[in-house]
Amino acid sequence: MSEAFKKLALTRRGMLGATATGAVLAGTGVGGALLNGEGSSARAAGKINLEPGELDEYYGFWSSGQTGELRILGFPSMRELMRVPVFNRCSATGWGQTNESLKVLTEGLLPETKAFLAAHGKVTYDNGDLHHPHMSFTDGTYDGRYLFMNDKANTRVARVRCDVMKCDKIIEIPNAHDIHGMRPQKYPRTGYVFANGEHEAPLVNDGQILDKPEEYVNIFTAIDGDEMKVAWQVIVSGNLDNTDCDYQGKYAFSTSYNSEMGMNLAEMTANEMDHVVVFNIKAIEEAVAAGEYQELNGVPVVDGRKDAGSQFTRYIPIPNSPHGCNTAPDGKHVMINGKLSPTVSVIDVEKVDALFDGDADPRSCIVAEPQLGLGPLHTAFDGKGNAFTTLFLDSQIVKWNIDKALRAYAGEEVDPIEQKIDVHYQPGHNSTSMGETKEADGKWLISMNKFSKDRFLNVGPLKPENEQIIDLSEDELRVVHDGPTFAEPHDSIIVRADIVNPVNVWDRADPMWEDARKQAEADGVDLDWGHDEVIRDGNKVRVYMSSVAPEFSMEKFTVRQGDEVTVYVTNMDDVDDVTHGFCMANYGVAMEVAPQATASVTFKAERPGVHWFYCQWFCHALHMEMRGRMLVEPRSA
Ligand code: RUQ
Ligand code: CUA
Repeated sequence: MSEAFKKLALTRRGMLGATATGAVLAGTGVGGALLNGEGSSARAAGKINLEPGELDEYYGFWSSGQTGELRILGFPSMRELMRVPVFNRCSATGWGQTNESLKVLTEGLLPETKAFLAAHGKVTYDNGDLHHPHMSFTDGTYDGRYLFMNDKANTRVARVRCDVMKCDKIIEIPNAHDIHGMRPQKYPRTGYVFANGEHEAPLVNDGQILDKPEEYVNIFTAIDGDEMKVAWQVIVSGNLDNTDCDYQGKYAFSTSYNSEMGMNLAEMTANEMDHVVVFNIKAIEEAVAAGEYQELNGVPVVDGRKDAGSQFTRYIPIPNSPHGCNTAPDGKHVMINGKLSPTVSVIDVEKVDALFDGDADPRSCIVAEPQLGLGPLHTAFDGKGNAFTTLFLDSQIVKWNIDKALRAYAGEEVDPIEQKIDVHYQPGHNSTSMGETKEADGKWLISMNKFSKDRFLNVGPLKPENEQIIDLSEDELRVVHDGPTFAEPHDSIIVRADIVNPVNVWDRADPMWEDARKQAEADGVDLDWGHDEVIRDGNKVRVYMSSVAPEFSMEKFTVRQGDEVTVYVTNMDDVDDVTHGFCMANYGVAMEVAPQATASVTFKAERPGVHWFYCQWFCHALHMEMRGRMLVEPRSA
């Protein structure tokens, strides 16, 4: 048996073992009693079972993994409030079909991607793998401007505007492959969004190289979060997994597994030690400003590989395949989660300067390395000196005290572990309320479990994930809520509600439909007033209509078979929640038009005859009557 295979076999055993224990607990009613309501609705941390009409104290921003959207939940009630389409195609809102969304989905694609998609008759991808949603920061805490998120599947980073909760920018990252870990800069502000390319590839990946590992590299990217443009990139050694940065604005950190740069499982897990890469932001900025870089696909790239001897990076040896990377709210410690090692390695950011200034041993910035259990993946914080680490293989969360871990590492006889609590099952990420900011409030923890097994009614071989809330306000941790979710809420952030202030209706001058506005102006149509115009421009036809519940301004319009038709709908209602929709039956066309918004869609009128368009958002008692006809005259006529 190869070493790697033995590890795998061990993993499998650990997983089954943990699962069996969990099932027994649930079976004896221990797990159940905690969840069936007693004491679970009014707790010191607040209520989770809200009365009808009561509002949550926090927004939860959820990734959806392979579903490709962002989800908004009320927390701690876990009521799903909204789904924001990002990398996916959304049938309800028309995301991926409206001209406004296609602009966002296509303008940031690389030229070779556009050509590749065109060969498939597409203009954009319609899948994505959204792992990590994070809010923009100012001075170490959330500022309510933007949410950023990665797409591991197609190497993209997206931004959602928090004022309207819609995605306004998506960029594809050149040179890198499969963006995984992603975090916004905490200080002084975002600023940069740091993004890890997970999989290595030949730097010029033109099909000439396969089995020359020495020619493979990985790429770390800093994106300008205001402009949504790549600011610079660093070539590194080893696969980049997760990333976080300090509260001082000096360093970013990326965990790296496969320091071996192996191509298969045996090679990838051969070394006992992998590493964390530390990025020296100032040194990189200075080199870029001085023109000391190579330009690759329009982006400045510097060499920070292990043997390059540059001031851009340092490599800190860390036991076996570290995964999560989490900076504590104390502004001083960064937790590196061991994954295949039962440890979390604690970096002191104040000791990192010496790695760059002198020739300090890279491990000299490690100030604790507690043994916590099997499969540590991610760590969250209560802002009161405690850390909570998910143990994937043990199906537990371990609460441990940071100060005690430091003292134990310094030689004192003290056990940093405060408590272990079973979760069901196989936790990946966990998040605490405000826990990745300096305002961590220590009230709630959520464990995002990859497996749910026996926790819910069986829905067949594909099971939901399970998310469990743990009350942190008492000394004893308790699971107080189970909640199933569809594939695959990977990560989440829990943000105090007062930080997030979306508008109720769109601003008529919003940049989202700037193109529509310009075209309307050129066509002599004023979108700010009720309108009803059909403009023919060769075989292009532009149809402008407005809507006021329960009517479209246009009862019918006529085009010819083969025309390229663009329908612009402007919702003149400015009443909170009166969203209309536009659905062209049997043309595969549907979109949302929220109050004061303009939305547009383009299609080929290839089906002759009468086609009803109707409002597809229940808006009024006469919603069913909100409809009209498109006549498509046959080509021969
Ligand atoms: S990584 S389960 Cu995609 Cu967030 Cu750790
Ligand atoms: Cu407008 Cu339904």
